[in-house]
Order: sequence, then structure tokens, then C-alpha cells
Amino acid sequence: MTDYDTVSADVEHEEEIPEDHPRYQDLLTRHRIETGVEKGITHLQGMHAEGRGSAFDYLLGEETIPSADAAERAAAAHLLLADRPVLSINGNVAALVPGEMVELAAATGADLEVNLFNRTPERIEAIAEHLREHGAATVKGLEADARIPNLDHQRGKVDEDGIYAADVVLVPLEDGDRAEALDEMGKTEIVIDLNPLSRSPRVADVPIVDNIIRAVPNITEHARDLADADEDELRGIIDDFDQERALEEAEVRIRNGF
Ligand code: PTJ
Repeated sequence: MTDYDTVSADVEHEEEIPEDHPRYQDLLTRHRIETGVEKGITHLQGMHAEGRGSAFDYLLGEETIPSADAAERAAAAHLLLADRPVLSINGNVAALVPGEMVELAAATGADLEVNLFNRTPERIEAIAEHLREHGAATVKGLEADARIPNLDHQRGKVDEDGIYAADVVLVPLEDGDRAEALDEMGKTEIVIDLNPLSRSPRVADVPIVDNIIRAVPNITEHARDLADADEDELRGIIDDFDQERALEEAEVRIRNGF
């Protein structure tokens, strides 16, 4: 028996998970989602979503593959060039990377907006408060004074001066219907999703097939690196990025392991 066998799935604090555990990232992710559910931030369905993601991440080797890194650099370029960039936050995102999303917003001048598939006033407020505790000065999504066209009432609720007016939107772990509806609104969409066959990354201008816990800090790092880049350089990075190829490379890696 290794020491790892003594690591329980229901540790109380994430610091108890040994960082050298071979499945450290998976245990950490699972723990954060469970805590999110307990706090009323994450919906129970978020656990199913996490399980699906975890299986794909295992097949990817739990690492950022080169095509995902290129997508993360293109995402940073889009966010820096945008007039009104918005980072969309759901219950899984809030549980997994609250502070990291606040940092990305600061590095790119983006707004944070809570946008839920299973929308209730209690969850919206709990997530907004959680983000504030992690340093967010302003959180959008509470007004909900506009609607995404062609999406049913609850799921289509957005802020008029947030996602509705945004030119570039980062939508991690997104439901396919909403990703399609945002695409139809003409938004430049950046999607983080570990399943390259899912509808959301397939409609995205920039599909990022990577675990959100690696992807978001890496986009921030690229954004900081590109902070002094001029418009031509940023446009060059965007033009060089090939979304079809990124999806294909992720699928090949998942199917073949190389
Ligand atoms: O908080 P709410 O009410 O807005 O609900 C959020 C969930 C995630 C429950 C809802 O949007 C949903 O049901 O999403 P889906 O349709 O299950 O899609 C989630 C996608 O995210 C799946 O394709 C997963 O593979 C992927 N995924 C899950 N965990 C991660 C992930 N991708 C990147 N990083 C992860 N950690």
C-alpha cells in the first residue's frame, strides 16, 4: 500500500491533498466542485459535468497540449484587442478558478458576468459574493436586463451592458445551446471545454481543449506577456491560429494518446 492510498476523496481542506499525488489535479478539481456544491455555488449537475471533463483530461495526459497553448495565446490576443470583453462565470467555473478569473479580468480589462444554466437568485448572489471574496470589484449578471435571442427565458438572461453588448466572450464549460446562441449574436467566442466533440468548442472562434484549472492561468500569462504588443502583432497571433486544426489535434491526442 502506498501513502497515496490513504488519501480520502472527502478531505476537508484542499491543502490535505498531496501535491505529488499522481492524480493531484483530479483530486483537487473534485474537491473544489464538492465544496462548491456544499456552498450553494455549484449545481449538482456540475458534478456530472466535472466527471465528463475528468475522463477527457485523463486521456489528454492531464497536460496542456501544444495546440491548447496556441489557443490560449490566441484567446489572450482576442481579449486584449476587444472593446468590451466579458468572462462568463457559471457554478463550476466559480468553484474551480474564482481568483484566477479575477486575475484574467484584471490582465485583459474584461468584465466578469455570472451566467447560469440553472439560474436561481440564490446561486447568482452566492457566486457574485464568492468572486468578490476573491478580489472582484464588480460582478455583472445580477441585473439580467437583456435576453440572448432564441434561448429560453432563464438561460437567456444577461446584462445589457455585459454579455449582451460584449464583442468577445469567454464561455468556459458551456452548454451547447447557449454557445450557439451567442455565436448567432455575432460574438467572438472563446470556449474552454475538455471535450473537442462537444458543440460549444465546435462553434467557438477559439476552442481551448484543456482543463480550466490550467487554461485560465495560462491565458493570463500570455496576456501579461502580450501587454505591450501592438495591434498588428495581436492580429497576427489571431490569424495564425487555426481552430479546425486545434480541435483535430486534441481529438487525435485523446484517441491515440500522442
Ligand atoms: O452552473 P450552471 O447552472 O450554469 O451549470 C453549469 C454546467 C457545467 C452544469 C452546465 O453548463 C452543463 O451541464 O454543462 P455540460 O453540458 O455538462 O458541459 C460541460 C462541458 O465542460 C463538458 O463537455 C465537459 O467535458 C467540460 N468540462 C468539465 N469539467 C471541465 C471541463 N472542461 C474544462 N475543464 C474542466 N475542469
